[in-house]
Amino acid sequence: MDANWIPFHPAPKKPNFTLPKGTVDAHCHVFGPAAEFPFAPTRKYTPCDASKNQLFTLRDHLGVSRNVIVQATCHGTDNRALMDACRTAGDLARGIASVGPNVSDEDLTEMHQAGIRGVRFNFVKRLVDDTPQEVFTHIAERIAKLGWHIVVYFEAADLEALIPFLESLPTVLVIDHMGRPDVTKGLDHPDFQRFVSLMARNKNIWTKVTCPERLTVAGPPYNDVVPYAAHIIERFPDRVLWGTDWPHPNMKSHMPDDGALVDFIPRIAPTATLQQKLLVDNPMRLYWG
Ligand code: 0GY
Repeated sequence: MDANWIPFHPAPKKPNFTLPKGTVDAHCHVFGPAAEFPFAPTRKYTPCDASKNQLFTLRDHLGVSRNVIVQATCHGTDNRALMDACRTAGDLARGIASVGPNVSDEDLTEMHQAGIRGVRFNFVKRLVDDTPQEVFTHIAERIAKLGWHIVVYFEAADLEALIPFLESLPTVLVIDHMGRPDVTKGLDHPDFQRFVSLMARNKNIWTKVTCPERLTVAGPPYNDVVPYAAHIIERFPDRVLWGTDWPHPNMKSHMPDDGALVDFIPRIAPTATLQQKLLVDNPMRLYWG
């Protein structure tokens, strides 16, 4: 792994917050193990191994029922580790793949059978090389026919330029980490309001209220992220998802305790009704419906 890589927390606490029965961790990854599933030559980072069995151990420890495993950029468009994890978990996992323009119909069918239900379009420059938008448009048309959706990752500063493209896509879109707001700027800042307006205008756009550990400037217990996530959940209760982001790639400031990330949930979703939608009903509708 990279010399400055911070591995995931070795012994997360038991959460104080009891997750509702059927909770889905809708954003997590597997890395390798590299000896079995080598990382992609095009990767921008080399992580520690983070295996499917370690993910499933965390799932059970936290009181989570199901996972949505998202292809990490260190595996490029080689989805074998992801599909292997989904196959092992059976009905307890779904996956989001990364595919190139030459993916065959047979590959897509095999992915669907393994539990893949979407693709990820990544615009974060430190993670991936540029993909022309025509390539993404073509992939979107093909996967729409399978009933899949698209997970989109970008930085807040890039949203304005991406809006026409995002609004042209034919499927449900799920935007990672609330579009990564700068939490020092305030809820009224045009960047965050642009994101809120995008969701308000487009009923097919969902978001993950994930990664307080990535968005925070203050650090744990992530007080500075609470207003952003709470606002999104209150405004769009039927189009939000929660996840751990285990094993937390590219964290530089600190490694979060996954149990503390569970304890963050009632601070952003304060009622049982909101928690049930965020943790169970919304992800079940999108991934298991
Ligand atoms: C995340 C965030 C990051 C990385 C990846 O696929 C990835 O490499 O998603 C990041 O570095 O911000 O969602 O896990």
